[in-house]
Amino acid sequence: MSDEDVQLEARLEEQEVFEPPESFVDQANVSDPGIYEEFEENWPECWEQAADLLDWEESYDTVLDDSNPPFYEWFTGGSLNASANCLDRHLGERGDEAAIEWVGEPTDEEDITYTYEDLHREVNEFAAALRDQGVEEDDVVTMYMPMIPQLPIAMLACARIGAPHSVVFAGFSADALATRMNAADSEYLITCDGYYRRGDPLDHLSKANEGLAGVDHEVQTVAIAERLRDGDGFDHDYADNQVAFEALQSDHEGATVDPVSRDAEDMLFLMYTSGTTGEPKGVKHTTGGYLSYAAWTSQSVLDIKPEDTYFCSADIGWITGHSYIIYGPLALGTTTMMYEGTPDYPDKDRLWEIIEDYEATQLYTAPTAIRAFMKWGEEYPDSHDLSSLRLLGTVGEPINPRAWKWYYKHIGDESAPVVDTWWQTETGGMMLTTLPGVGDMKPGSAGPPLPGISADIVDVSGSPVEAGQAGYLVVNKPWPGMLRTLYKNDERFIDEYWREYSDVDSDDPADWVYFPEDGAKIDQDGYITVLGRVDDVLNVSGHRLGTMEIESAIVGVEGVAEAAVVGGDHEIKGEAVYAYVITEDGYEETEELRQQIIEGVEDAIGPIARPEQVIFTPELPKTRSGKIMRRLLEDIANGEELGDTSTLRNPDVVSDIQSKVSSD
Ligand code: 6R9
Repeated sequence: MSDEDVQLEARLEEQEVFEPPESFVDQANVSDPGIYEEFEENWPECWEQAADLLDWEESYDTVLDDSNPPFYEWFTGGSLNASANCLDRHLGERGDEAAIEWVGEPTDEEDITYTYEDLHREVNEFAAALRDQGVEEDDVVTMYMPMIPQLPIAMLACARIGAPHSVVFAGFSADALATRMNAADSEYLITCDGYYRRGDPLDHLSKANEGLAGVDHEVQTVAIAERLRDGDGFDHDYADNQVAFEALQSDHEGATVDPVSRDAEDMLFLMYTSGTTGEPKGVKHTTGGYLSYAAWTSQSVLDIKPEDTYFCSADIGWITGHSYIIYGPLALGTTTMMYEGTPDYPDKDRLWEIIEDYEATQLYTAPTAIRAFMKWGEEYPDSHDLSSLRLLGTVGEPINPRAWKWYYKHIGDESAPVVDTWWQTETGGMMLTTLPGVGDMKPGSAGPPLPGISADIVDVSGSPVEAGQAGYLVVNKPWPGMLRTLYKNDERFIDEYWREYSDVDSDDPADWVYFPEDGAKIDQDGYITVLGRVDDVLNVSGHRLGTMEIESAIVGVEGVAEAAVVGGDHEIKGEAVYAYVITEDGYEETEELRQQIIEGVEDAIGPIARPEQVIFTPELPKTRSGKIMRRLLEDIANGEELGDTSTLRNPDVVSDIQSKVSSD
């Protein structure tokens, strides 16, 4: 590095506040700081701004109906269709423009551009096919698909006929698929034969079939997208209810289906996410509120304009992909990118190559990816022209200032603002972040609540903590994108998110406070730094995993008596799974058992939950009342100094476990 570079580096390291670049502000969708006050003074009517981004068949009479908290309703009386908002209304002006630019993982394969007209046609054909298969309004259709174009086609086809979709991440296991189809009573599955990962064809249909074997009710139709190229297939015989996606479409070539008019509060989709207990939670999102909120945040935070080529590298199987690859961007009529593969195939510059090729204007990715890019080295981005990028975003987990600054400097060339966006599957869209054309950025802190969002950091009793103190993040007012309930489980909805800080007997909305189960602190400027989950949920590479789910997978392995799972610090993944395991009498602590445990977790949940370390121990550290001291197990995983262990029932076990972790 030259002297100048060294100086620059040192300055960047010290700098704690970054102003939005002027060139960005000048063209930003939102650049007036008055927006915060405007929303506050005019709440909840301010949210009409979000609703106005959509086309309504019937306009709503009430912005917010808060007569029955926490069952809030938004834009009541209004009706619309999400697929019409994402497709039909753009046909006039933007029919020939790209809606989706799809890039497959194999480099010798042609990319596919879907113009709005193409996508509209494909969605209509598939919607007609779904109807023909018996799918009716309000039937839940499950999708178990990787990043192939048929996934958004199927999602939008469902939206068109008013059938809520439930997308299960393709990396999840067969068991996870079965659990989710059972929980939603879903009788339709859309999946694929396979896909490509790091150059190899991967058999997906076997996993889907295994999942189907665990479904407790009749499955009417399984549509199978045939992604694998000739010669790469796995020779599957289709069962009677299984049919190729492409055949379904071609049987309905040229068909059009009128978008059904959906009530604003009608369900658009379900998304299952991990919670404290083993049962995944079916988060319910609606048509009017969710779509308005996804569109509004896409416009104001991601600064999306129709002429952009916007790139979010998440998987559509997660909420980020739903809101910010599909619904938000397409509602705004922009071009959204979809990349099938991993960022290091065939080499570690794949994303930079895609950005250069397509002149992408925004990149929205996860801190775990940024930490990997950092480790791979700046020569990869440096060898590409990334000057088309105007805005950078992160989501999924806290970003450490060093990674933030690396992203800002090496990807954005210090001329693109970075938005660190905190939100959840449940919130539907972004909640805490700076507005890129308005607020200063502070690396490591997501920023203030968005306009119209009211959040606080409180102590256990619910009183706001002082600046600089850690506490619990709470949201005090409803917002359009919020989940409406947990599917068919209003009780659990209240227990999980509201009971902690609300007066649950009250029907005054002021007594109802949403608890996202994250710890956080706030500074004197109102910037919030989210510290991480305070429940038993791990965040591995930005993915939520319940420790209970992993523990029950481990104790399901023959020879295991007890297990405790905690998150240990991990350079790239943020958190990694550490499993402490007690064997059953008569079973040895063998390498073979360790492998079986790892496979057990992969089978039950998926490779993302794979334990980093399996540590055999004769006992787990427990308090006198018999509770496992997870905090201590975390400290052991992280090789940290341990505090006082004398309150343990079995203090001797600690040094024994410690020696095993370090020697592993
Ligand atoms: C969108 C998404 C939600 C959990 C959330 C929190 C963590 C997300 C974050 C962040 C710190 C950020 N999280 N964004 N933590 N800073 N910018 O990730 O949804 O998969 O439901 O996860 O992720 O712990 O509670 P989801």
